[in-house]
Amino acid sequence: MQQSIQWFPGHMTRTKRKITQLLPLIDIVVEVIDARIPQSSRNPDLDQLLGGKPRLLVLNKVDIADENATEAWLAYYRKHNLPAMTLDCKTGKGINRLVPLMREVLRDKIAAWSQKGMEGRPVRAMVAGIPNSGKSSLINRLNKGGKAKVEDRPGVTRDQQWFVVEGGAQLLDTPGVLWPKFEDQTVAARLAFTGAIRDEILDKEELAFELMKVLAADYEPLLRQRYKLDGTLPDDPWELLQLIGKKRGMLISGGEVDTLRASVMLLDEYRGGKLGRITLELPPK
Ligand SMILES: Nc1nc2c(ncn2[C@@H]2O[C@H](COP(=O)(O)OP(=O)(O)OP(=O)(O)O)[C@@H](O)[C@H]2O)c(=O)[nH]1
Ligand SMILES: [Mg+2]
Repeated sequence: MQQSIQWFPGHMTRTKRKITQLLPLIDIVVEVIDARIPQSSRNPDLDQLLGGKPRLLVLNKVDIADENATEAWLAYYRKHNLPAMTLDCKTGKGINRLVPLMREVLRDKIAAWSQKGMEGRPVRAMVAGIPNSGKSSLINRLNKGGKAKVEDRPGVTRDQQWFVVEGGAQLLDTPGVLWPKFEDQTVAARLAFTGAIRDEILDKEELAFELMKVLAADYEPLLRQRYKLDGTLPDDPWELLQLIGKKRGMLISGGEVDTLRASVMLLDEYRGGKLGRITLELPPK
């Protein structure tokens, strides 16, 4: 990508400090990642920040991720002894496994509590992860009151907040945290495609061009289906974007395609899962 993606608003610095402060109260960290980019959506700072706290990885948004890719990622985590589960907050599929799995990861600690007479002490979990991965949605699935604020943009949760849920657990909602420098611009682009980075700071046409490249290479049938394209497709991603814009009637005076509108549409539709189930990265071999 030509533009270099750098984004680290002040509330993230505050969040990192807060996470360190709150850590002594926490038994386990529930790390919520985006199943469409399981690698890129893991914050490399988190390991250092969490200093060896037990962890449960939640691959969220599996409803819009490629099922085979998700299976491959689960096998990969199993191989590396990293407790992991899948979740779809849109329907709630998988949510019932969360608290039992947390307690399973902490079984030795829970047994020790019983011995010390602390039978029934709830497990305290910090729900952490990058912006927009679905941390608050996960909490709302368990907390019937549905009080955590959810929106389809990054940076919605601004403060830490505790929620008591059924099954013997307390969950701490936290604001999403990204890392300050994206050394790898492929990672940065994937975070932008999926909506983890605020749109206002990005060149949408360049981003859509990059996404189109990936989709044309790996998911052509889904592109054809969504935008009703037949015949030979142009090799150039930019021409393909123009073709799609034209199909959707996005024209400006003089008959030219409004490429900005087409770009915004492509990004929106990908983010919302409208193109189908698409995962942008597979586990390392
Ligand atoms: N398709 C799909 N969308 C989801 C899922 N979980 C959450 N979302 C959507 O993702 C967007 C972000 O959800 P939030 O719960 O606000 O994410 P968050 O991690 O709390 O975000 P921040 O507070 O900004 O860090 C919302 O539009 C949700 O509806 C899921 O499993 N599947
Ligand atoms: Mg939130």
